[in-house]
Amino acid sequence: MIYTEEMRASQSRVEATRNLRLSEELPRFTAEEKDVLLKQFHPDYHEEGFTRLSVGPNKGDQVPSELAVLLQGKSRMDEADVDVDHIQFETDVLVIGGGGAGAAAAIEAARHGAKVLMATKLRLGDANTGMAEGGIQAADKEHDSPAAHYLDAMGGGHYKNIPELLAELVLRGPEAIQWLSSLGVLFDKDSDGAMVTTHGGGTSYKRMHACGDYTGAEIMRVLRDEVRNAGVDVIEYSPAVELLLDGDGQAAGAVLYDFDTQEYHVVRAKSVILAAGGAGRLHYQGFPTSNHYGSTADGLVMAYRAGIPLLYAGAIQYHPTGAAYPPQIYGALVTEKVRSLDAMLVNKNGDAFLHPLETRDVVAAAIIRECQERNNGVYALHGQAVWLDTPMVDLIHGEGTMEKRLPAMIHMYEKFGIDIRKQPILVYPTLHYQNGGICIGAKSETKIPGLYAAGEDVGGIHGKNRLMGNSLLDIIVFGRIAGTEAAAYSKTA
Ligand code: MEZ
Repeated sequence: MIYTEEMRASQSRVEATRNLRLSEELPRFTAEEKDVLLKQFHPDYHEEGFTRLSVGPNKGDQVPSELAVLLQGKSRMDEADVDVDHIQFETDVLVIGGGGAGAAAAIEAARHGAKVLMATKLRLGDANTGMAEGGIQAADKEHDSPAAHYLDAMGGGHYKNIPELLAELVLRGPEAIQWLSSLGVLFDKDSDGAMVTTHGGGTSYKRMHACGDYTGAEIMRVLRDEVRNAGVDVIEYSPAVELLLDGDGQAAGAVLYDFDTQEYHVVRAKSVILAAGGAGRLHYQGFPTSNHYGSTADGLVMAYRAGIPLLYAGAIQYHPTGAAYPPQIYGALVTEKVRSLDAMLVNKNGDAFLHPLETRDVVAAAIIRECQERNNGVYALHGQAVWLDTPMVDLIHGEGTMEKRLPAMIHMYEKFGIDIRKQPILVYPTLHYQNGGICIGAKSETKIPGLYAAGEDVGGIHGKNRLMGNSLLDIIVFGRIAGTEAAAYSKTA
């Protein structure tokens, strides 16, 4: 394998990040270099496919056209069919969304004495949480610190992160890991019982805590059980379609649409938590996605329609390594953990063209550049793609590492007769994460009294580009804050 000059520069940047002292500037690209790379090659920066909003609190902002249609469109509720005075369910706290953020919120609200109702679009646990593979970040190791975690996330997020939100995230990281462990999440440990941690893109320390390569699935398994244990009522296959406000403009519940009966249900609640997830299934600009089928920006749309501004709604994350082959798993996540274990990205000439643990936006942009501008990709299903050298993991870390650290990935490919321990795989960026979303404060509150938000439908925590493992952390941290605050609010309402 040949290292290109760009790869060497990239390598020293990543190495410098890891030797960073807190007082120093992050050795990322210069603003100019980054601008050139992103403007030319990152899909976010294609003017085409974006629309300027003409109505609502974000009037004038550019957002993906598929999202603009929903934000500015008609209500999904047919008003003639809904009598908002005919109340089917009453509760203290209504949680909208059945993923990790919604579950953490519901558990915490119930623990604080509130009667909690959770409405989910699909089944409880059908969410992007369960599809996150590689790990959850928290600075709870010797030498590491929340301050280093903060700097990494700020640098990765183009310094656009909201400082109060990011501070809350990193400071509560260690507690989040303890909370999950206490509920029964089985994190990987070494023979001395210490947590095994790895690097992710843009991290200065190894702070990725994982459960093999099915971290999100393990977390969701435990949260799902705990929601039931906490006595939360769950209504499945019933997405919320519109928020309800009372005469004073306070949150008062929501209207659900029951997929089974095809009827609307009115829920009255003293406080409401929006945790309705991301938007990958809108397939912006025709991109494939790593997201689950329910990810259609529901939280963003409901909040926007209620007059809440969105932050960075045009900032979308393309995970650099989606499966480009075989067709059955086109766009599925190939976890960043493969690159954390030193697998390289290689073009058709055998060149390693970028350090694989640069931040996600930079790696995705470089892959797109290799394939689209330089014609250095390998022909795959829907155009060119690059190699991810998976056998290298066993080569560097010893045979058996793949089985131990990446069992789900081996299994996913085995179904199609591909042994990733022996052959590299083809990858291309896939639509992965909604970086932007609902504006909240550090108590997960929105500008509407009694309305809280958490999880992927929120914007600002990660700025314009999230680092790996920080969303599994944010759903726990802000889910729990939202649950606690909404329960307290419901007692005053
Ligand atoms: O945080 C993520 O998006 C994540 C853990 C993804 C992955 O590559 O595994």
